Amino acid sequence: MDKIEIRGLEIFANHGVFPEENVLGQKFVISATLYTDTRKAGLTDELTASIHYGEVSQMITEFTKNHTFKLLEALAENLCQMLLETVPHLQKITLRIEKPWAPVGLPLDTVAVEITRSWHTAYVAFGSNLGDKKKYVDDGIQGLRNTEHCTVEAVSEYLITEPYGGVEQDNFLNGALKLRTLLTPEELLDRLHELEAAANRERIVRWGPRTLDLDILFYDNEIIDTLELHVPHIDIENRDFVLIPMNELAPYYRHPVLNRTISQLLDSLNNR
Ligand code: A4P
Ligand code: MG
Repeated sequence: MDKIEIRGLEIFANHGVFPEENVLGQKFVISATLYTDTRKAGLTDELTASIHYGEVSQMITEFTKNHTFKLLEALAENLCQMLLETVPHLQKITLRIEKPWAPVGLPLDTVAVEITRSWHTAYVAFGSNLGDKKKYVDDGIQGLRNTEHCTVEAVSEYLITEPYGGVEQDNFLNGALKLRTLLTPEELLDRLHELEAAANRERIVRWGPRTLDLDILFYDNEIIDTLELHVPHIDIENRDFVLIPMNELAPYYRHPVLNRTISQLLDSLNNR
């Protein structure tokens, strides 16, 4: 991806662990690499198609002056979040904050923290087969819409499906949605669990009836296998209640493990 860089922006501000630092202030030097596609701006010569580095420098300066954090980590995290949320066309950012006068009491040039943050695309499956299914699903989706650093970009049709997996139970209402998010996969899973809990979800039988099930199907092209999290979600290739809504949202998304597109996976399942 193309980059626009801001190097060595000096700001006098009040961040630090020691109370004196929050009162007296000191110099911070901030550099940012803004990742964006400059192709359109390059061809049209239009500033609105790109990122205004002057405005971004101003935003960094104001934010850094108007807030007080103990840690450079916290300043960096909050700056990245603010910029990703507000600067159009900004997909990813690397931010470096130097604190050359840090009260370390030793002769060093500077201390610094550097982080990289970006927007991610996740696909989330939803399902309900208990009580007022549509309301549970609607509320779950609304909960994601109300979640900080998340934008629900598309929601599939709701689908009535027969139970899969051998447990005798009521039909499901299923679907999937596309999410743009700054949350990590683990943070997103925690949020989905909160929304399930808000729907009074009780875990009694594995694969059993539930008021609301929210699963991460895909997260960018990542493959994750920890105790708590498997991404892509297991068994997608055998589940029409996942593939049909996914095919509506992203037929050409390629499953990063099976190396086949959603529409190919759905065709194979239908031909079995
Ligand atoms: N977990 C691991 N990976 C993920 C992920 N990618 N997304 C862990 C979400 N959670 C993930 O899930 C158990 C644990 O899986 C979570 O705590 C999380 O740490 P759960 O939701 O508590 O239990 P579950 O849903 O009963 O189990 P599981 O394995 O998630 O079942 P599925 O795959 O959700 O299948 N038939 C129809 N027609 N429609 C359905 O929606 N759903 C199921 C459940 C069975 N049959 C169905 C449907
Ligand atoms: Mg589940």
